[in-house]
Amino acid sequence: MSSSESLFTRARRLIPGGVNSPVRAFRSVGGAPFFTVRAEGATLETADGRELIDFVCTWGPAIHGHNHPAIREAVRDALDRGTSFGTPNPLEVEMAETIVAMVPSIEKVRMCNSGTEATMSCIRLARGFTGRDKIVKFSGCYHGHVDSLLIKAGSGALTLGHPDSAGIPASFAQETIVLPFNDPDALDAAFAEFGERIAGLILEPYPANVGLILPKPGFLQHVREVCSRHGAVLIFDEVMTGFRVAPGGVQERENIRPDLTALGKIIGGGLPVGAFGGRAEIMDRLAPLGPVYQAGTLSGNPLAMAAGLAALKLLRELDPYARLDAMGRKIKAALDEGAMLRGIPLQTPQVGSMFSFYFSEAPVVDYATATASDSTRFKDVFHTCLQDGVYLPPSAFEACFISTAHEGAAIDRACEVLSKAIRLL
Ligand code: KE4
Repeated sequence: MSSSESLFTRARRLIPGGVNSPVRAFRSVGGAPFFTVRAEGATLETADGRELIDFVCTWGPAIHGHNHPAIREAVRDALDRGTSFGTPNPLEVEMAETIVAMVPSIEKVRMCNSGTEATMSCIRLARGFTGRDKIVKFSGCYHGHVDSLLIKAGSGALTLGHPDSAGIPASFAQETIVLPFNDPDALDAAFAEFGERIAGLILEPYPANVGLILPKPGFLQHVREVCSRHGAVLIFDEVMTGFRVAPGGVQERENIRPDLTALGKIIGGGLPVGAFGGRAEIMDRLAPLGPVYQAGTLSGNPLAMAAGLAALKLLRELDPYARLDAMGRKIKAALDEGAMLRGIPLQTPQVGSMFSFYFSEAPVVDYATATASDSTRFKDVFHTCLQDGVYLPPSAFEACFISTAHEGAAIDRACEVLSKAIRLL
């Protein structure tokens, strides 16, 4: 079998950077990525014959661990009936009924094929529903590679955004206002300035694409109030947190009803899926009912629906959230122990099965404090852990994920390895 090194050499000849998604290239931590040939439970098997305890969990979907038999069986059963029909199929009706039952703010929902499609569609819906153009987002929140959301903050909080990627016209960026997370004053000022021109505000309610950042008490409620006051559509991007931090996501934990929600990852059971839903009066503006166009050849694909339905069924049957949180707390304790023994400051945010850690004296509350942390130390910990058989996300600015399959030996081993890696700094 080809080694990771030979596979990467071949890949780089034909695939930009040798990867189909940039973060996989290890550019942020250095070194070359390994290739995975099989995944089972909490572990990845590499092309080099190594077994790694996986805390990326394919960036969120694998909440039940990899290759869960119930999900595998569901896909195998659906496969016998064909891979794609291009017509409505019974499984997408069952998926819609399941999502509406699990996420109270969602009255109507549409399936698509990625988290990016979900957030992009929410933005277009907000603009079509309100007739307004401006969108508010927060620094550090990532919503997929949507043109109007790959925008970074302007010089001052109130100046309009700048493109965060080549290929995005300045005119697009002009319609996006980028604010610091956890800053109610900046939010109030932006709405005072632009309020009636703001179509919507999109946020990760628990940002996890700059590491994990938890909202200050009352911040999310304030965002809800401000959007309601100004008639802006509040969009929760729960592509990552949906069904992971609670059956109904952050909005269930925080008891907040967004107007629209973007979903993905877990609802595909590892296959390509996104979804977006919310208030029926907004969703009914979508074609073929209304003027906001959105479509997808493989939306509601029967294999992806079968995998996602099996994953959601397992969540409802097993109710694993207390177990996942207990594992998250064990990891947090191990990180804190390593930092205490080494005598260095470490921020260790954790919620349920999501955690990250920042080498920072100051609490991490937004993009600025997150990116001011020592990412060099993260790199050292990343590579020490990888040598010891534990795979963390290959960036200081990602979140780690735990699955039910980690329970027992895997989580205990990971705690040892993480604590030791920090002590060795
Ligand atoms: P996708 O288009 O990658 O399915 O979803 C985009 C997206 C939207 N919203 C949130 C909150 C997300 O976290 C994501 C994607 N997450 C990244 C991990 N940081 C996916 C990994 C990658 O880009 O390869």
